[in-house]
Amino acid sequence: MDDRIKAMEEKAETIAQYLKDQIFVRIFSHNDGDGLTSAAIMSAALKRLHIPCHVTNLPKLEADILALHEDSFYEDTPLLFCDMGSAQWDVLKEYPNPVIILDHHQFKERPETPYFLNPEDVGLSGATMICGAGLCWMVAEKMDPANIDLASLALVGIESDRQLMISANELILEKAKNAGIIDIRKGLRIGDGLLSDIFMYTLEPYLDITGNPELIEEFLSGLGLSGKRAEDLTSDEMKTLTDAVSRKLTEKGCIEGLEACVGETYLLNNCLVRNICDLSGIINSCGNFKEYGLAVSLCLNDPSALEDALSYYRQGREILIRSIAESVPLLKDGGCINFVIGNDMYNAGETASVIVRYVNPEKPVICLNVSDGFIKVSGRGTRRQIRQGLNLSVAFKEAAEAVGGRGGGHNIASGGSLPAGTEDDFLKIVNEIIGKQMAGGGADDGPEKQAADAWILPAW
Ligand SMILES: [Mn+2]
Repeated sequence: MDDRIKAMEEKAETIAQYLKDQIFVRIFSHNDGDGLTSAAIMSAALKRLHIPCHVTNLPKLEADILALHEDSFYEDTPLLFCDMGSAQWDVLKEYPNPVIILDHHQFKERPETPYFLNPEDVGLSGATMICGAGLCWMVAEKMDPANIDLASLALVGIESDRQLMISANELILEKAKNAGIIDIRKGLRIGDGLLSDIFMYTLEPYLDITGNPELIEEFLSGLGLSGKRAEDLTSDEMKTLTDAVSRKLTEKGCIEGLEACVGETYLLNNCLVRNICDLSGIINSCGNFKEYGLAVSLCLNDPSALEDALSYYRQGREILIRSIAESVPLLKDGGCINFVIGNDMYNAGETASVIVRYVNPEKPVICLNVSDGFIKVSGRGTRRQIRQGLNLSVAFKEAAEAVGGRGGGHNIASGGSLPAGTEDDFLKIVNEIIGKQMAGGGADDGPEKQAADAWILPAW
């Protein structure tokens, strides 16, 4: 085993032993799919040991937000932060309580707690190799080997954060496979249900038929798959479908979209929603609607959570598909970038992601969302563009600051906010910077660094 993973396992063991001795734990976790599954894993592991806990999911960890919850920090109550906390030691150190951090985000000041588990701390990539839920599961498994079943939730966290099945993640997958808690379906990575419904509401893959019932029917009947359900397809039928989708994507040069939507779909034998694409989609939608308790309940297999959670999923998908369908015709060529200017877009980041993966992968895509008197910008690129020199984080920071706003993030995915009326200036500056970046040909950071940088998505 990789020595770095071994180092994390040892740290996980220390944290597990510490948690087992507690009488109450106060948990804070991020409010995205990874954070919600993290919260579910830790609360399940504690509950099985009859240790009560109190869970709160937060969009971000800041001093004033945490202060709102101070009255639940009893003397000596350990504060457990999942999928967040590494970069906020300045806030956390103000509390006298013991602090446990299970997080994969980067940090500048290393938290001074013996209970700090973060892949970046041992030299592994927190962007691609293990996420919050994976770290929580590592600790849970040390608390009790019977918690192996919670590995399915760790896989949902990996899926939600769009990480790669490498390094520590691959190890989780192997253990889940060996324990028989998952099965694997090969081909198109889609949820279960009628294919006609799936192509109505699926963003991975987003095709030229998505959202259009007549075109979907024509496509499916042309393949002899009309009226079929994804989970009932024979392997030949799945191959026919996968080939047809691959052809559509290859024709448009959407190679990274193709990589994302073809491969292995994990079927979680011990979860109420068995297909991992469905479960991660549902959990993320609940998060978008701020229904955190509902999401955690569903992760913990509470059947009463299912109906409401599914309805948030359908609502969220309908809004998103409509918003993307409205944005695509507004896509404009801005020189070295493509851009969309919209009003009150539902999710500009997701829209930019879908466009650059599935509609026009030639240039980085920037969505400008004019709303409430200011402009939110989201940019997304591809790994190929990163290799050509693209760094959206640098471009967004410089261009946003030049017009009096702020911006930044990751090389492949960035965001920011701008004062009203500055969109033309911002686009002009960002286009110039990106033009120079991509003319330079790009630095060779080596495959591990590139993979590491290319996949994490920022919170805006
Ligand atoms: Mn995460």
